[in-house]
Amino acid sequence: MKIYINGKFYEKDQAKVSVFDHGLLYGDGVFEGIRSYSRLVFKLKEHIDRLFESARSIMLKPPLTKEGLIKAVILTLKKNNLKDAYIRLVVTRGEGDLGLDPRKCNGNATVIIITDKIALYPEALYKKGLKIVTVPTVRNLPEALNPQIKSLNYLNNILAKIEAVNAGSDEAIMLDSLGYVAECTGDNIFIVKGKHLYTPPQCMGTLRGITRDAVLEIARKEKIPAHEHVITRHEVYISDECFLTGTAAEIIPVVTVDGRVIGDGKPGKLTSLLLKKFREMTKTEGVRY
Ligand code: PXG
Repeated sequence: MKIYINGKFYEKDQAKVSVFDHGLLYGDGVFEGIRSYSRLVFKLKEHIDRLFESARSIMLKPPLTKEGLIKAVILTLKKNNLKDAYIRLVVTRGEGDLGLDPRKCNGNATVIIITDKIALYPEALYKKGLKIVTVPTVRNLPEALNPQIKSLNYLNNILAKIEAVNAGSDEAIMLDSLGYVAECTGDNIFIVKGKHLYTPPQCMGTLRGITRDAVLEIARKEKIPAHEHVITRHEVYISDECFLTGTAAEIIPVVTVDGRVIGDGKPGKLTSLLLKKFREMTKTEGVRY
C-alpha cells in the first residue's frame, strides 16, 4: 500500500507524520471520505469542493489547488492499482510548536491520501436492515462547531457511537439541540411516509452529505416527492421506511429505531429502488482513472 504525504509516497509502515502535527494535537484539520467504483471516482468534484469549504471556514489553506488535489487523488489510486477503493483525504494544519494558535504551523498544512479496499457493512445487513437507537449525546451546535465543517475533531460522533455500541445497537441517531433528528454518527438519515421522502434540513446539526444529495437528485429524476424538513423521533417511529446514507454505507435500510419496528420490519420498497438507482449512478458517473 502506497500512502501519499505532501507529494511523496510511503509504504504503510513508513507513512508517518510528526507528533507535533496540529491535526493530532488538536484535531485541527479537515477530511473527506470518497469512493471509487470500477475506476470511476464518485462525485470527486463535490468532495473536493466540500473539503475546500471546510478548510475555508477554519482558515486553513490547502497547499494544493483543487485541480492539484484531484490529480494527487488520481495518482494515489493509480499507484495502488485499486479498481474499487475507499479514499481518505486529510488536510491538517501541519507541524507546529505546542499551543492552539494555528500561526505556530506557519501555513505548512499536511496533505495525506490513503486509498484502501472498502470496508463495508456486511451484505447481509442490507437485506436484514439496521437496528438503531437515539443516543443522549446531541450533535454539535452549529453556532459552536458547525457540523458542515468536516473537521478532524470527531469526538462528538465518537461519543454517540460509543453510546450506540453500549446499547448493543448498530448505529446512533443524534438529535440536534432542539431535540429534532439531526443525523447518525457517519451517515445522514431519511424516512419515507406514504410516497414521500423526508430528510432533515442541513441548517441544524446535519452534514450536507454527498450521498444525501445524490439520493435527492435521484428522487427528482424519478419524480419522488422529497422534502428537507425537520423530523421528530415520533415521525421516525411511525414512518413506513427508514434508511441511512453515506459514502461508506451507500444506502442502508433501518428496521427498528429505539425498539419500534419501522413499517413491516423489513427493508422498504422505495429504499430498495433508491439503492438500485444509486448503484447505477456509481457505475456511470465519476472521474475516470
Ligand atoms: N454525516 C456525517 C457526520 C458524516 O461524517 C455523512 C453524514 C455522510 O456524508 P457523505 O458525504 O459521505 O454522504 C458523514 C460521512 C468513514 C467515515 O470513514 C465517513 C464519514 C465520517 C466518518 C467516518 O467511513 N463521513
